[in-house]
Amino acid sequence: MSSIGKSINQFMSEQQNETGSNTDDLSGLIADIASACKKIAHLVNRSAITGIGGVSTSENVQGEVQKKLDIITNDVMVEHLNHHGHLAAMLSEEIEDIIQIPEHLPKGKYLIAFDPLDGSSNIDINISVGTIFSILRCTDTSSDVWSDDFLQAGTEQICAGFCVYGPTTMMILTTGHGVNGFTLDSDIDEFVLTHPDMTIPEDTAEFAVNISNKRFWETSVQRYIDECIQGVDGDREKNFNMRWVASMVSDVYRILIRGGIFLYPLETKPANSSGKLRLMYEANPMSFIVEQAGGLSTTGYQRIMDIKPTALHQRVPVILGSKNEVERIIRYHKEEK
Ligand code: AFP
Ligand code: FBP
Repeated sequence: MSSIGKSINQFMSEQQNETGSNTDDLSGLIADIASACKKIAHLVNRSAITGIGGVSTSENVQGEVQKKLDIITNDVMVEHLNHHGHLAAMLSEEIEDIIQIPEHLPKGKYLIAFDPLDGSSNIDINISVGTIFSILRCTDTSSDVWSDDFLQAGTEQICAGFCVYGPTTMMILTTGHGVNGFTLDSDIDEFVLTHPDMTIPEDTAEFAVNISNKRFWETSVQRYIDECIQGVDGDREKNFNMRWVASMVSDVYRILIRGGIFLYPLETKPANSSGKLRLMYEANPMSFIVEQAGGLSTTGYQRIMDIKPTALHQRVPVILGSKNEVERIIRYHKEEK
């Protein structure tokens, strides 16, 4: 699909024609997400002026101090997604329980899990942040929605995406038919297709990891990164470059553009002993996007999208990106076991 310059709405209806899928409802939901993201882009952009850039006094369900913008952007998502009858319920990084659609509003057939502002510790230093989302089908819409309705493997996602609020605001989207990137054109206030059919090169010479955690990693991950750092003098006989934005949306976006590998692996550090990133609204949607772009995504031991979730805010180790490097790390996990 190469309709550069098309709006997301036009793109979705073209995709519906080409794939024969009935995406009418989904298009409406994506339009709501797009308008929430436009609002968030505006809030992030003006945060220093309006004084909403700093920390609040509350903690989220992960025990992390919330930024004021974490709370505000959560509310923006809920307000924009509540009203149009597309959703049965929502799950947010910022809220412990699932968010029900109010009784007086129409309910729909989809569930959404989102991180309204990922990388929010980067806001005060003016580095890109983003919104990540995963859309699932609600199997039973006749009654109240329960946590169990959300606990579906990533393979059940019907759409995933993320927005990056950077030098440009971009939305990356997959509905299971490849990955496409849309840039917010502020002149017309629309996301327009600028990056059709995004594909991750199978090979790479660039890795992204928080290397200060090296002493907490398993030997398989230490071995992989050591070999990258040894460069032409080591077993790989190839030089590697390192990038770590500490904002997953930016690191994954870079990988979609020029390849690479991203690791937030298992650590012996108690806080990250099951991994740091959250399965439902970080690891799963990013894995869906990366796989749709030709990459791979694993915990080191298991394909992330095959994990059957057991808790709404479950954490997992994440290793994703260029296929040949991810396969190498999976092999190291088997060998070093
Ligand atoms: P925040 O939303 O708390 O800033 O966390 C961002 C994040 O979940 C992810 O976007 C980064 O890849 C990762 O954390 C960075 O973690 P470190 O600060 O431990 O490197
Ligand atoms: P470019 O303008 O060529 O991207 O170079 C950027 C830069 O000069 C600095 O902004 C940055 O700190 C540094 O290079 C990064 O260097 P390296 O690629 O060696 O990590």
